[in-house]
Amino acid sequence: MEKTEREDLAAWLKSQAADVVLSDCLQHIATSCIRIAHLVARAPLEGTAGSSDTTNIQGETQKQLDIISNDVMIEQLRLCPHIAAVVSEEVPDLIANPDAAENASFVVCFDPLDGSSNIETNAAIGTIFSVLELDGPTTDVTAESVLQSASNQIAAGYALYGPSTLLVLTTGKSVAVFALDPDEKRFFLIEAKVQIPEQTSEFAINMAYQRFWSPAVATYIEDCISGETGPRGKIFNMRWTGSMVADVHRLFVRGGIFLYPALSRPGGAQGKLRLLYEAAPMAFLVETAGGGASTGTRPVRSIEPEKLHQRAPVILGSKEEVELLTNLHHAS
Ligand code: AHM
Ligand code: MG
Repeated sequence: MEKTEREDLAAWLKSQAADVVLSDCLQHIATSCIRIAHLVARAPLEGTAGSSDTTNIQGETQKQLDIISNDVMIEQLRLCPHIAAVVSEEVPDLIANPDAAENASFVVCFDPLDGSSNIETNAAIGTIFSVLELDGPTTDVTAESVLQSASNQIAAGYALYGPSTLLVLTTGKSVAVFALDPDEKRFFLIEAKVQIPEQTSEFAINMAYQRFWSPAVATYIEDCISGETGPRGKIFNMRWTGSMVADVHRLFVRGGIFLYPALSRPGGAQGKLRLLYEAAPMAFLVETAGGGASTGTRPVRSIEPEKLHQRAPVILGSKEEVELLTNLHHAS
């Protein structure tokens, strides 16, 4: 495609008749992702690809890039007057924007660098974000005002830092994919409406936790790996990168199913992934692209959060597969 024909993010937002205030918020998020992509690429040169000596609210050891990316997001989103506050995987409490306009109504929840255990192996990682709109007073934002059902999201997306940097975005109408031109430092539209195929022959789950799976998940995976002579009558393939952004992006490209289910080990009843900035935005994207998003027993987006960093079991992907697994949960 000729450069002159390319539609950048700003033009796309305009063509979608996206609210100007929301467009400005999304542009600030995109700018953060462009900056993080640059810092991720430079990490081996800067000596920032390793661990830090700190832990986050979940008790996980932070990587240096977790902290750097978090700082970039907070600094950049502070420049957007429409953002009243942010919630980050790396910060225990809600952070109010001291520079927000009086009527700022957005809260952005984000995981600044998802899959960061992959940094040292130079595998794909990403940033996940969700935009919520406050329905009460927009000054003195509290954590309670952010604890909204995931169905209230007005936009969600992720940036995937792989061989190319991609931005996948929805405002609820469709899911659009943009690629970063690193020379121009701008995102350009490469696909206006991605759809997740209804059927699949690929699954993504961490098999090392098999002994902790529910009977429904165990049956589903056993049936998949039984191949052409098993109940599914076909051969399935397995992929697991350890980076949700990369594994979910594969759903948009090839279909499939991604699971981080409830585990019977101590502390595993809600899986691992966090609702506000991992499960909910991915569920919004996947469902907007025609896929399914369930915990196994209920739609991810029907959960009313009680805590900023609460976890939720996650089953995402091709609609028929998610329904099959949900039916297995209800039958067991
Ligand atoms: P993170 O936010 O600390 O990076 O953790 C989330 C990541 C997901 O990207 C990925 O699906 C999952 O953790 C992998 O976890 P596990 O190592 O238990 O398989
Ligand atoms: Mg994460």
